[in-house]
Amino acid sequence: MADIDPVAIGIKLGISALTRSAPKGIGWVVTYAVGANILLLGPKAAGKTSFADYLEFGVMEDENYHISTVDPRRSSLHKIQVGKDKSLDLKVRSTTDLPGQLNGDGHANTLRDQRPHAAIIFLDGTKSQGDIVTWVDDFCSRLEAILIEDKRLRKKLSTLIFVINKRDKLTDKQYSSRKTAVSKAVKAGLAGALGKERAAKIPIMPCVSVSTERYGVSLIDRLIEKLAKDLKKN
Ligand SMILES: Nc1nc2c(ncn2[C@@H]2O[C@H](COP(=O)(O)OP(=O)(O)OP(=O)(O)O)[C@@H](O)[C@H]2O)c(=O)[nH]1
Ligand SMILES: [Mg+2]
Repeated sequence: MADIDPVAIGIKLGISALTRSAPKGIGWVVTYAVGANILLLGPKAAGKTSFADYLEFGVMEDENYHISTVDPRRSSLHKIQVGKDKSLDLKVRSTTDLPGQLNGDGHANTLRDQRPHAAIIFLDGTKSQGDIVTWVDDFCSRLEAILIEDKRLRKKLSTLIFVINKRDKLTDKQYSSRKTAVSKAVKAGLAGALGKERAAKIPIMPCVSVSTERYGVSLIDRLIEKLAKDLKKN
């Protein structure tokens, strides 16, 4: 990967609102000191690795055969400039991409062990609404118990975003009904640990993590921008 120039790739793919630069020298140290640890989790085949590759390298692939991630995969340090005027920096100390095989409470336990600043929970929008909500219920009920016990983690984990991925495969009706169901499950599942107000504000966002003519990089860039904004705010 050392030969890849992420900025060049970004330009090649026509990513206008999003450029990347590899921090060097002092920049590297500064980024290391303030960068966020981001954890990508969610059930298998939800699109975690596709998103992780885009976040790190600006590479968006066509939908392809699913190769399951077997061990947690950690990205290198990098910085992303987002927003139309590239005014917002997302400094990433590491992104950890988890294997999806674990169930929801297993992923909540991994979050407890990894102690990230941000967790993005990827859900496979093509699965049935019942399956999606069951995973979210399991995850939230375990995470709620963890966060009630662990005040320091509650503070450190400033950013939580749920993502309904594969939006390209859903009708508007399917997407909005999944969004409503996930939102309800998240509010009910995390209000006890985070308070009603904070739980109600947890974003549920659509994403497309593979190359499609209709969506391009619009949804994935919006998600990254939201991540950068929330990390900065908190
Ligand atoms: N249509 C469509 N396919 C997607 C999207 N995101 C990922 N895929 C496809 O879905 C499959 C799984 O994607 P991955 O990124 O490997 O999913 P993962 O969550 O890392 O899977 P595990 O490592 O098994 O947990 C691959 O075939 C991808 O090409 C999307 O937004 N839309
Ligand atoms: Mg994977």
